[in-house]
Amino acid sequence: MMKIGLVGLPNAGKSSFFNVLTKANAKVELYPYTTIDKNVGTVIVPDERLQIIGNIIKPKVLTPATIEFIDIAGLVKGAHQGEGLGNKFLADIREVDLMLHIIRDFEDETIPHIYNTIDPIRDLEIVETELGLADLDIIKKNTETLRKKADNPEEKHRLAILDYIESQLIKGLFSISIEQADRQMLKDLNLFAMKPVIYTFNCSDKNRTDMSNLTSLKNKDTFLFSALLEQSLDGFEDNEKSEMRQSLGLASDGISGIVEACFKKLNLIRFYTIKGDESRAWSIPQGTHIVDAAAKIHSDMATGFIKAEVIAFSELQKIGNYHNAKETGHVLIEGKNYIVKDGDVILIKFSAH
Ligand SMILES: Nc1nc2c(ncn2[C@@H]2O[C@H](COP(=O)(O)OP(=O)(O)O)[C@@H](O)[C@H]2O)c(=O)[nH]1
Ligand SMILES: [Mg+2]
Repeated sequence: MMKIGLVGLPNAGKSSFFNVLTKANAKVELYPYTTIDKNVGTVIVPDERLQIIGNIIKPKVLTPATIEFIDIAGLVKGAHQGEGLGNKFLADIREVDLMLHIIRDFEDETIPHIYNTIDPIRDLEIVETELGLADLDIIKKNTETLRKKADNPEEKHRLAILDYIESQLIKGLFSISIEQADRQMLKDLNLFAMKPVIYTFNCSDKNRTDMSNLTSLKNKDTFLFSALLEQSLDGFEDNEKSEMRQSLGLASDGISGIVEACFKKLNLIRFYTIKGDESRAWSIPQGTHIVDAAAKIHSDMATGFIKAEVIAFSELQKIGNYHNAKETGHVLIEGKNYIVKDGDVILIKFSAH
């Protein structure tokens, strides 16, 4: 399962965010697996399509796709040299597939700030500097070895890419874009600068920092959120919640919008199965062959794969009945190399041994 790590300075609101996230989720009906294991939470990916499929198919159980969030302890300056248990926390962040950076933008005299003042962009840069410095250590070790013995084209290429990333990090840049194939090549290094990032500003009042003109946040995924507000919204209807968020200038769908954004940022898509008592959403990377998607459901389905019946969600919704869709030729037969599309509703035919 894909993992998302909450990163940021101490007292930014990471644990508050995590609590709101896992609490909101624990209440979702019919979902038996929500676990909250100290700082790891399995979180449901919001899914209107699954609800609609539920109305059409009427299964006993609707099972949404999930994603894992980890509440990681706060980083401080010097973390890359082991300051404040930095090595341990950095190792935790190396494990995640996406960093959700929680940044403090609330004033509260009773909650100390490790660097005394409220300055979201400075805080963001402190954290990314530590992550960047930790990456530079890894890159240096690798390039030293490669410079001595890079004698084939692949190694020379790897060295060139690492030199490029190093030059960008030294300039103070952090999320560095390179070709997908190069990203794949460097996967073993688990560099922070290669991980997708979403920035969430935890702001509780209107007096927040104006970030609308900041070039450093251009083209970045950013959300305005308030952990404090969310805690007080318990019990309100969804539309009331949206209104209150909007009146404060915050993202209107709160946590679920952020979870959705994480899912998209990870290039994940959902397909659906509707067999028997359970209709279920499954998450897979974009570009997955149907036989590999089948393996996710059960290994026998992949080894004994014969064919699949596939209908797009929008078609099924339009027709409103699976049987009718099939009778009228809207359910297509696909072989194992079919690439699953977001929203496909799939029935795998396989031989069990
Ligand atoms: N005033 C205010 N306090 C907050 C807000 N978010 C979190 N806090 C408080 O700040 C303190 C630190 O929050 P926590 O979530 O533990 O931060 P973490 O260290 O990043 O995990 C706690 O006492 C929270 O209740 C907020 O939006 N406004
Ligand atoms: Mg915490």
